[in-house]
Amino acid sequence: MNLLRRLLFVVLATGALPLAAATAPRHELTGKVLSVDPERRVIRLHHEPIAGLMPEMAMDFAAPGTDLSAFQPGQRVKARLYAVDKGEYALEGLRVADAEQENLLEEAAFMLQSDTAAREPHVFREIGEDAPYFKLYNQRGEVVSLETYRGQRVVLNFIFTRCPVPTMCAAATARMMEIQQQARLRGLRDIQFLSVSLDPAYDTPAVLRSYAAARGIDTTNFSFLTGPEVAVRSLLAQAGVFVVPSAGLWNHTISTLVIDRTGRIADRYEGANWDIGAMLQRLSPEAEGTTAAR
Ligand SMILES: [Cu+2]
Repeated sequence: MNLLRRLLFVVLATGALPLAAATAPRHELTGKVLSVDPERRVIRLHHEPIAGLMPEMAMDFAAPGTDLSAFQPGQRVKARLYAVDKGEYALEGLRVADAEQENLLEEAAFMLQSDTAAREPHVFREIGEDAPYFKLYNQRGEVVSLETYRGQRVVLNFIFTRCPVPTMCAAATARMMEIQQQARLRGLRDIQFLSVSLDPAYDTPAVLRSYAAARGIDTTNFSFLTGPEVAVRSLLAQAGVFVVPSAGLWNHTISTLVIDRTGRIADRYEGANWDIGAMLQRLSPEAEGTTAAR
């Protein structure tokens, strides 16, 4: 592979954008899927007029880092459009916009936000308290909540797919995969692993699906969640994760919560390099029904 091709490969593999595209203005787009060509990595949409840019029309788009097989003709979609070259456009934040599902999530986000406000000044949830209530999309675009997993243990953390720091999100995801495998090998059952994106505007279900597929993640009990910005900000605050914008991306801390079968926070682990042995112990039958004394 020559250098240029290798560079291009890296760009495609990480979903990172050339600087010009990264700083190009974004335009909100709403449209309907006409066809999908995952091989050519192109989705054809009939989009509504985009004020000051173009009238309604049928058009082909690239959507870097997005798993296009997540889309089907006839779906109503939303995205942010940006110019990559003269007359050539790409999409970011491409997602199915089902009005009914969006309402469900907005409603839940409002409740979560109100709950966060009501908890001021002590928003953070301690070990032993109930985990915050949320409703989000998984990487398949299905609506999930903690109730979806009631009766199971949940290991929950926060990551984002564009994270440029290998020792942070990438390491945290690798650790989640490791504990998922270790738990299975030890016959520990009823455990769900959830990673909520702290960058939901970029990490759509289709981007998360792509992220999981690129890492060969077994999604039978490891899901990636995203949803309304306000819901995610509330969840982060209640989980005690600090996130600040930084050069178009995010600086953040990492925490991992273990939630028991009744929805209570049983334990938490700080940083990306938590002790797998200690987590396995926490998930063992002997530790059931207890919370960490910290
Ligand atoms: Cu990160």
